[in-house]
Amino acid sequence: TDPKSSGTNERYHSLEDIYHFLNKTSEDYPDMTKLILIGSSFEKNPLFVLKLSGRRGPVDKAMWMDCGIHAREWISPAFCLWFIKFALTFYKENPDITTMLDKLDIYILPIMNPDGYKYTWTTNRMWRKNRASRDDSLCVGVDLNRNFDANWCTKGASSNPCSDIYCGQYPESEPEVQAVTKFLRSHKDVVKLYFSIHSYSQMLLFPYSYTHEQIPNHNELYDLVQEASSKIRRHYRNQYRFGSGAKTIYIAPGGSDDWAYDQGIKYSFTFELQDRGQYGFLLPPNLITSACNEAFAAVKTIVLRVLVK
Ligand code: ING
Ligand code: ZN
Repeated sequence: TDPKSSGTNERYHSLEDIYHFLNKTSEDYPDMTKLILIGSSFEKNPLFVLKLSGRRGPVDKAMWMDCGIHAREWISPAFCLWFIKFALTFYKENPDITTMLDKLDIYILPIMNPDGYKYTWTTNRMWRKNRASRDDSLCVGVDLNRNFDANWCTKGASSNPCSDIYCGQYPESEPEVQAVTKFLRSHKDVVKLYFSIHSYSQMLLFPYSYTHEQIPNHNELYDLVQEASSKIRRHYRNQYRFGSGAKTIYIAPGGSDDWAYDQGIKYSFTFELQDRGQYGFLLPPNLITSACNEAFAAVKTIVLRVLVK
């Protein structure tokens, strides 16, 4: 199938399908990919990162993208898989993709919350958190995007294990968060760009979400997301709001992009993909392709601009 075609043939993938896709892709592209096990979830599902790189020597820059931090946001892992397929298919055909893969190593974690994702397929479509249980509460799950060590568990998160925005017992208490922070700490010097993919509401966000204070390079990131947003509006006729998380969506501590930023990754973003609320988390499969195309346009715009800096 042509990943560029806007069609109805795209579908969502079960957890088993996602693992199969990653295995198959790493076998089909042995010279451009590397499958890396970075840890495992509370229920011991593997956390795989697929590394994409062009057919060239080593480079000193990398970008990171994670998808599926929240279980019910199905378009997010769908985008990571679509991105992988698109990049590998059009390497050496599309100049922008070629530049990206030749200048950067791209680390993609297509599903950061496999336990929660599986649960949305079997039991509760609207589940958000992971599936961690604890002895002193009947409620299950920690919000992984409140569990990072960035002004952890202040206003905008909850210390109640029954809340959908429960921050966990301490920062980085969750194995899924530990796996990501460990990987990023050990690749600190090379990772220049961080993307975390969510849905819904069509927004291109950057730090901070944990405070209304502006980051030092606020204007630079504001320009980048503004340009990405206008690309989407021009090419795909869809509106994406943009700005710092705290100002654009809401105050939220413990988020991954804020943590990555404070680690020194100065180009750090959270995207909220389609739609703006008509279907919400239940985005129909026939909209997957358009959601992915426009999200890719935004990633590409930002990456190419950062690469020439
Ligand atoms: N939105 C994000 C959330 O975790 C966010 C918004 C972005 C919070 C960046 C913190 C940092 O609430 C969704 N839809 O999950
Ligand atoms: Zn989310």
